[in-house]
Amino acid sequence: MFTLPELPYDYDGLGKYISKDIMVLHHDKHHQTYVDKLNAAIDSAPELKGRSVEELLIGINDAPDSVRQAVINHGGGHYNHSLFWQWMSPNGGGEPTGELAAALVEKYGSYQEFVDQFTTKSLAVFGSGWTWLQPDLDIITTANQDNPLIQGLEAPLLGLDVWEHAYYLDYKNKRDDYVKSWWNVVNWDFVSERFGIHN
Ligand code: MN3
Repeated sequence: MFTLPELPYDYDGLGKYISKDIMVLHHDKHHQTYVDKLNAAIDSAPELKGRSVEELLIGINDAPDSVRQAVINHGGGHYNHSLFWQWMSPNGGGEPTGELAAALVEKYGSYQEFVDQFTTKSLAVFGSGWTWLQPDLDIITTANQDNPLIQGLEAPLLGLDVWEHAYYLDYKNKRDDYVKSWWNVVNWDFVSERFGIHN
């Protein structure tokens, strides 16, 4: 049985950047639904029982046809959101430091250029999806709740949810305002920790 992880901060912890109303809806309703539907999918495919969500996604081709798309959608939703809460912090924002900062500057020329490219790709996602920073510091996007693991890539260092449910209550249709605000809550300590595991 998969369960909804608690938010690692208060629902109003992200302050003016992402409201309590969004966090309650996004965490308690949207993420809970992914968890519930993932559990239902696994219930109907006993051969998948006991696998972690990472194992389910990496081994997505093992899933029977009858549940494969449900595991992609709801397993992806559970994995992506479990990380997304940790990629934000009331003490977030600013710029990365240390080896991650140096590596981003080496690849992109400057931190700002990295932010600009990540932002541009986030705005170019048509419909619902995510933007990811990979361990090689490439920036990729996926549709719906797909993610790098499902595509056979390494686990992401950082990800941004650009589904409308992530911002509509605060920003209406203005995804660019949401993305601009989001940089103020990015938990660079957590991103650096993930980068350190790979480098
Ligand atoms: Mn979401």
